Amino acid sequence: MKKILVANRGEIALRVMKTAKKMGIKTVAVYSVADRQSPHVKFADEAVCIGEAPSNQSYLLGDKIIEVCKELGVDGIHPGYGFLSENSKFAEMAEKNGITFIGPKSHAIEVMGDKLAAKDTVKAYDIPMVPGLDHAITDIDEAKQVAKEVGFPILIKASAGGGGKGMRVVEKEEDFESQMQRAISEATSAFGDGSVFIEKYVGSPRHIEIQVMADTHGNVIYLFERECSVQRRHQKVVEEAPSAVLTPEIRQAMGEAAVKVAKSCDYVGAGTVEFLLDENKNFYFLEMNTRLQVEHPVTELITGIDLVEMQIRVARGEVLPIKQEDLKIKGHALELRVYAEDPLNDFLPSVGNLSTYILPEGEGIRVDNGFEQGMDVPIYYDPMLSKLITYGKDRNEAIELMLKAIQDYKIEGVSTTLPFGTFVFKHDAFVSGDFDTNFVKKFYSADIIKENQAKEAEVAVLVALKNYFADQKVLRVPTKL
Ligand code: MV4
Repeated sequence: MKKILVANRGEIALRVMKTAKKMGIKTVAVYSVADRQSPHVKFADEAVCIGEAPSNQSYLLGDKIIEVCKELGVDGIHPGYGFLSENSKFAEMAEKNGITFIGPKSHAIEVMGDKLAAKDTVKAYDIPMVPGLDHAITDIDEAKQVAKEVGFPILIKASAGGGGKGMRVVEKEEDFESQMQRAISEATSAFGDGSVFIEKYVGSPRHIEIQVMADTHGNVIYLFERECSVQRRHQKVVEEAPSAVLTPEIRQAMGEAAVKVAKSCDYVGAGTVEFLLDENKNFYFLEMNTRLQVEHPVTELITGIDLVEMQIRVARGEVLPIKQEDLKIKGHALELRVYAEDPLNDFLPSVGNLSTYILPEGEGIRVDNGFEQGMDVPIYYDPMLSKLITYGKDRNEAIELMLKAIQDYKIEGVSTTLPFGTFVFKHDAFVSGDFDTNFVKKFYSADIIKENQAKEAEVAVLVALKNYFADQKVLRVPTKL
């Protein structure tokens, strides 16, 4: 592989290109007119404008991207996450044109993109699954019977959904039929596929996912877990590795289950197997994401492995360079997604110009970033500016580093989720490790951030006053206001 095109933008495009460059592979960027000045365009060896700002006129144009590959002699495509990364047709089109898709085969993408097909595929592998119905509801009486057997509340899910889209909780039997009809019509209009199924509703689960990596020779390893329970409306905000609650035994059991999921669909490359963990630490397979995920850096830090490098190696047909026994968790990593969203105003996107934009630096701090001072935050794409990642010898050290890094990250011109990060990393429930997917709903309100900011302002005044009196060489310095 001599030249890779990155079919993406922002921080992930840069992050992939950095590894390609390190490996001596040339890079090609594609970009929309809104991203002309973006760092990923400047960083690439070559860059091609593929269209207008809206992603359906640029980053989602698979045909056009393949054309660019052919014109420039590209032999590999890295899709990043989002956009075309889980589009099985695109993966297939690349391969048909003799270009390596750096990801799984289209079959694996297709199967795992459909929740019922996924359940069906892993069925023979003895993977723990939430009790429920393993096929689409066609017979209402059968579905009702299953619901009664597993017990209410139950959850109706769309087979074509994922990431929480198209889910409905049903509290009691009387509501079952009407909720099911709604779920079917929602799924039909959202996904063009009205297949829905039911599962027992796990009330306060933790979301824990396992990173896997597979080569084309049948070897699959797991690179431990990421804890992703701190999320807001199915949007992850904070991730960490390892999880504060997994025992070595559960970790191994989940890891081995994840490897079996990967084997069940002949997986190749980097993938993530999502599990729910209930209060009694039972885990259940939910779905598999067939891409490199946003939160992959926390896994890189605790394993010392460059996941993009490994993706490229297995895509080239190399045998996995490490064995399961060689892998060990070292230290603790945290990630905060820094979004241009206003945590004081229901996380509304906050677009504008980054008039000040200074990244924190130092040992144990990594920022996967796609922006520069002076740039506008475009309205057309996901408003994530960067990922702030810290790494320490243990969880407390990573938390302390994170709080300091948030302080040192200077952003003016747009509101961001940085103050929300301070709220999370100072919260007792987070610090103790005793939290689940209800963390944000349960504990967060804008008032807490307002209070924090008022306190910070008070401290700033106190410091300024102290300095003033010190300069005046006044003997008595006020310690309280
Ligand atoms: C569940 C669940 C409870 N019970 N399934 C949400 C995203 C999708 N991947 C599956 N999800 C859930 N499935 C059963 N049977 C609760 C969730 C869920 C959730 C899962 C992971 C992270 C955050 C979540 C927030 C709300 C609900």
